[in-house]
Amino acid sequence: MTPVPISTDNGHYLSSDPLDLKALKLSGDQDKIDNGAHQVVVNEDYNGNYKFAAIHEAQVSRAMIKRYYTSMYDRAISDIVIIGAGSAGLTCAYELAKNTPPSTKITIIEAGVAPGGGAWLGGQLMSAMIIRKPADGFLTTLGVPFTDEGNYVVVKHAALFTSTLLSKVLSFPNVTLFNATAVEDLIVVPDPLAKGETEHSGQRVAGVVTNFTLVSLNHGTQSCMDPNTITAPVIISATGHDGPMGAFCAKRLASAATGWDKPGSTKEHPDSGRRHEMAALDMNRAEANVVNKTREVYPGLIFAGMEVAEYEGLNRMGPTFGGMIASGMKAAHEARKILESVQVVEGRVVGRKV
Ligand code: AHZ
Repeated sequence: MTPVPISTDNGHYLSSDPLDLKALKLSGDQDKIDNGAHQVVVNEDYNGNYKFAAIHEAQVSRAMIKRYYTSMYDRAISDIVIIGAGSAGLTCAYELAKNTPPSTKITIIEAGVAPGGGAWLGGQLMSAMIIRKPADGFLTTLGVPFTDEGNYVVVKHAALFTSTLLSKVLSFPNVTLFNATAVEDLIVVPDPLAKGETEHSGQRVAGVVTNFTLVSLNHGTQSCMDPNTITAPVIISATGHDGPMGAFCAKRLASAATGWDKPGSTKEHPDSGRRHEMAALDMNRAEANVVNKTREVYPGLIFAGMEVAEYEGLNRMGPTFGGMIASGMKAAHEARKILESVQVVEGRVVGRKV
């Protein structure tokens, strides 16, 4: 549907849309029919004679609907789903997109209208973003300018980091972002890789259950507003710490009747002995711990960013973002390891590679 420029000099475009604008008298008198095709005329004149190419409202609707639902159709089976487009999720998406074959379908689900999570500002709503070394290497990779303060660096405004990262992530052709869309549950299936009854009851996470966020927030007002699903062999949850929607998968694992943490179970988290409760701020312990504990916490499910702290009961770090970047990078690395080791058919893990 992209209009074909006939000439940039005279501003004539050939409409490829079957809607007959001429018949509807939507376009100007100077428009022509050329070999049966409709030429629309534009004029970029700021002296009172600016003329847009004529358009039918249905063209706008169809242009959006076709692309959105084609994307949904295509991404119903993805290679990797990243939940949450904060600093950890976006860094992870960037690393994956850069280091996987271009055919790898990376799908980001973000509950908010504006991707970026808490990374539009630094601490206490102030502008500067502090990043501890060595995570500053990522800024150099992105081309984000910073001031070097020795043991840490400062980006003059967090929005400079986030907007640059976001634009680079979205420029990768294999990355699709669905914003204003919430993950409200997980798909959990018997794990073909499990050797008998494991601590996860031989099950694995095989996808996400989604809904438009506005619908998710209003389940209490209607009897049933059913969700949609995306199947994928690897899910990366980077939904931040507990909040209206945050720490989503950490909380869901805790309440799922699928394994170590059945409702009513008194069992604690198998590794840490605690769960979904971030501890008080200690920058020095927090950041390295979050990075080092970033891993596949449940077959098919990787945690990154502050969700790791929620899950493990680690300290929070406050407004210093190196841990989010490094955690995102590690999550990308862990995801690649899984993808390289399993056989996948139609988005489902069916066995190990031999
Ligand atoms: O909207 C959320 C945000 O953009 C999104 N999200 C949460 N629940 C979701 C769900 N479905 C889809 N169910 C969901 N999206 O996840 C994103 C999380 O971004 P964030 O910036 O909150 O988390 P992060 O881990 O990338 O970065 C944390 C930054 C923090 S918090 C902190 C402290 O409190 O000490 N310090 C740092 C650096």
